[in-house]
Amino acid sequence: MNCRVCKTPIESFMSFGKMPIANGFLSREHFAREYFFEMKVASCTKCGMFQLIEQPDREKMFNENYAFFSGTSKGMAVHFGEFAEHVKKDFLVSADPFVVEIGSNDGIMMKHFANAKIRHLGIEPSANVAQKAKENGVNTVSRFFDAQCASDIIKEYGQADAFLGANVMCHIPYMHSIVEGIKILLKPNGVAIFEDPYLGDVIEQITYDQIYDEHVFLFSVSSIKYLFEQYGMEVVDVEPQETHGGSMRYVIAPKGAQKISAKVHQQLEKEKMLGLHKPETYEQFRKNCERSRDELLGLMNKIRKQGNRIVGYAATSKSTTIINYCGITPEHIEFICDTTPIKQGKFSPGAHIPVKAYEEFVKDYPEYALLFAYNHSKEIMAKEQKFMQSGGKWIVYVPKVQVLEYDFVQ
Ligand code: DWN
Ligand code: SAH
Ligand code: ZN
Repeated sequence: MNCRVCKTPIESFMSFGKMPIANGFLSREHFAREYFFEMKVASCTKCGMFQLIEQPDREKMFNENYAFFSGTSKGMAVHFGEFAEHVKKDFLVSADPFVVEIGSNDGIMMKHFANAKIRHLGIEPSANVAQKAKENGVNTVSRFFDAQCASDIIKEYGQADAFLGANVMCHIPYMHSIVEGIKILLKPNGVAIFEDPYLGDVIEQITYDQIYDEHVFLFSVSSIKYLFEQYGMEVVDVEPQETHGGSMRYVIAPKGAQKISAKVHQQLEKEKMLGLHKPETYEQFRKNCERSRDELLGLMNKIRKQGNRIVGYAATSKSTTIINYCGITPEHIEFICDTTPIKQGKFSPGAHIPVKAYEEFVKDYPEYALLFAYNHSKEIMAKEQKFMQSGGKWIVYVPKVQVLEYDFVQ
């Protein structure tokens, strides 16, 4: 296997075993035909890109039944409102600006441009979520972004002032076509601004559940710098984000077009201190994942032996990695509650744990809830006061495996 970015031969440092499609919630009649792949990861010693060795075909993941709707979290709606404001204020300087967002999903960010009557286009291949965006008044085309797509867009709309992406760049294996597309799409003074889960946070906080089929890459400032420099572009700013358990926002511009913020250099130095370029770091990460897995399964076995019920809280994509890597079964978790209608009444990928409506959780509180959406914990803790007051406890695994009781959360 060669690195998807620099073509250097790479070797996997760990396997998470057989994994299903992370968002492939399914009905009983589809159990026998479920698709699995071996989820192995590697970090390129030359360009530093952390990547999956194998990723399922894109149509298996992103299609008209895509199960993730961005609008399911209020916290993210606020975050994307602020992101859009920042772009409008600091980057849309021309008279009649044009903004493109890839992976625009249900329009959670683009609707702010639509509402402000700014020329915009969302590119979203998953037809069901794209449809939702259109209903929200967002101009959306349902296709995969690449260099060809960029050429088609400029024929119809002209070049763009800003290219945006949140939690989508790291999903796309054909990065060379994407960066070529960005170059085609952007005006000479245009910028690309995108954010994705940050490798440094995954390594430091052992959030290995950020690794699943859709996330073919986990970026760092150094790997993104390498990638864009091959195309005469450079990272001019970076901004750590709290979203998704630790993300990084990158601002990219043609080489020499903009002043480079001191934060870029500082973050590169931090990455060196963290040892993101060293194989030993990943060897330690593997051990940390194995320990976290053993502790979580041990804790759940203990709780079940005591006769207590456990319900999973939020059927996230990340939970597919936790459940299948740790060997969690319907014997451990009675069901997973989730607010997304398309997931309800189905079973979780791989382990086939029933997914039920959120109301089922409220109806009959279990003794323990396993928090799969720790990235939304502020929002969730605020609305689950009753669960905690009635003695309900949380099982969490980030940054370490532990049980949180009411006193801890206040
Ligand atoms: O990168 C990606 C990010 C942006 O979103 C995608 N590849 C897929 C997805 O990842 P995820 O599924 O891990 O995302 P979230 O935002 O952690 O998961 C949200 C899920 O949690 C939804 O199914 C809704 C559910 N949820 C809930 O049931 N109750 C969420 C909240 C806040 C709640 O209170
Ligand atoms: N930006 C949203 C959605 C992230 S989920 C948010 O942060 O909440 C990733 C999205 O990227 C999915 O909706 C998926 O359909 C889309 N996607 C995957 N590959 C893509 C590609 N090549 N071009 C554009 N969108 C893509
Ligand atoms: Zn490489």
